[in-house]
Amino acid sequence: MNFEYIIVKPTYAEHIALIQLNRPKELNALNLQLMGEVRDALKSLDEDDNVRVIIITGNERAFAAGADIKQMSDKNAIDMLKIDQFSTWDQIKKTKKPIIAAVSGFALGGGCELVMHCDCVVASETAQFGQPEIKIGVMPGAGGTQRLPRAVGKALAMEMVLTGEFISAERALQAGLINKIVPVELLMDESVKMAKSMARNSPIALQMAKEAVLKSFENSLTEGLYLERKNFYMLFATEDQKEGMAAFVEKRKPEFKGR
Ligand code: DAK
Repeated sequence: MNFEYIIVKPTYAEHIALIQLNRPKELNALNLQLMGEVRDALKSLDEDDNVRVIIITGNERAFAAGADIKQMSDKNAIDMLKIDQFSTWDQIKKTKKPIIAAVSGFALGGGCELVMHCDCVVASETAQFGQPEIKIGVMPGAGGTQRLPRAVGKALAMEMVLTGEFISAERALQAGLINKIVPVELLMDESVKMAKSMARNSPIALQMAKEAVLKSFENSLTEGLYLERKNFYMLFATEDQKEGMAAFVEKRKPEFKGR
């Protein structure tokens, strides 16, 4: 995989892959090409049987400071419609494997929305989250008004979306936007640790479980429970279920194969 604005590093021995956003001078502003690269990398890693968990990160100063304002500033509504960024974001949303966001510094606008497309978030003490689009005359466009209230509740989401002010990692943790805060220098170690702890499980079970949890934000309880039941039964058709339960009974570590 050859990309200009991201670096992709699979570590097959551990079944994890890292995507690093790499436009450091622009604080990883998400231009169209970069987002297209993220979409393509995720699709390809999703199809790679050697990868079970994906980590997305930026650098110490910024995860991503939002969509590229310079690229958007002269566009009109029809330009935006034709560019159709939604097809890119919709594809990202379809990623079946668990994604961990490892966030240091700014996660703003589309950057915060990309974080919310991930399944778990490890943040450094310097991380800041915000939806500052209101300050440039627009509003969140990649799910911020919908995913943020689901994550942090209406009051804080309204405050963030309407003032555009950022929140600290500490506040994000209290509000439930992120999983944990770690010192900056431990960000990748701790993110990899979480990824490994997921990746040692059956990759099919990981995907079925992720799908079921995500559906809870869209379905009624009855529909969600129905999907959970189907996925639960389906896992009994896998070799991994036989292996996992046999390993428990035999008091050994399971060897999951994703079959
Ligand atoms: N776009 C373009 N360039 C950016 C940028 C951005 N979002 N953020 C920072 N940069 C650039 C700066 O212009 C500067 O470049 P030079 O001037 O050096 O050439 C460089 O990065 C360093 O930034 P600063 O000099 O500003 O650094 P500071 O430490 O002083 O400030 C900051 C850091 C993050 C507070 C500040 O840069 C800032 O406020 N940035 C903008 C944050 C923002 O408003 N983000 C939201 C953008 S709107 C959609 C999908 C996504 C979206 C919409 C629709 N669809 C699917 C339809 C998303 C929209 C957005 O995210």
